[in-house]
Amino acid sequence: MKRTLIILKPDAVQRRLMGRIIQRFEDKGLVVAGVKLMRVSRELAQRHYAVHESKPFYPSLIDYITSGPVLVMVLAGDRCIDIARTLMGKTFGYEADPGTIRGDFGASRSFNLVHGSDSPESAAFEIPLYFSEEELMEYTPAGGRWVFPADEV
Ligand code: IDP
Ligand code: MG
Repeated sequence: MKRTLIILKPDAVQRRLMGRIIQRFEDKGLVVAGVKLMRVSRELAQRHYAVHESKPFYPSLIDYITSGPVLVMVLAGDRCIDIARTLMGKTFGYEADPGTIRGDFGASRSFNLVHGSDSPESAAFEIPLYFSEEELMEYTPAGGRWVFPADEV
């Protein structure tokens, strides 16, 4: 099963939006394979966001993601990376479409509530930063075949 790393960032936790955001991913049919509430250390934040090291927003991004508890989770399902990114919406809340998480709850460039891996390579890099393999569950959800058909052309 394909996997993606999702982080409900400190603003999502502080604004008590965790349940509503997770609900959107579950409603779509994605499966929670692992989940935890944690504080991201500066060291971990720097490793995760190393690709953005040269960007002007990098220092504030590190401050933001380490500023309070986050909920990290691994979601599983066919095409889960693209599905999650579509549900999240564009990066900046004020540009994201209504109906998306960022479009419905976000209004800024930085405080955009949610992180999601943007490619299979990113997911493969990011998931082990936050989870050991033992912390991730593999199971077939009831009715799963009615979300992801086995024999779709
Ligand atoms: P993404 O989260 O949609 O993949 P990225 O470009 O990878 O967007 O940026 C990582 C994070 O850095 C964003 O989610 C946002 O929190 C922050 N960020 C990106 N661009 C800016 C900016 O121009 N100003 C402030 N923060 C930004
Ligand atoms: Mg990104």
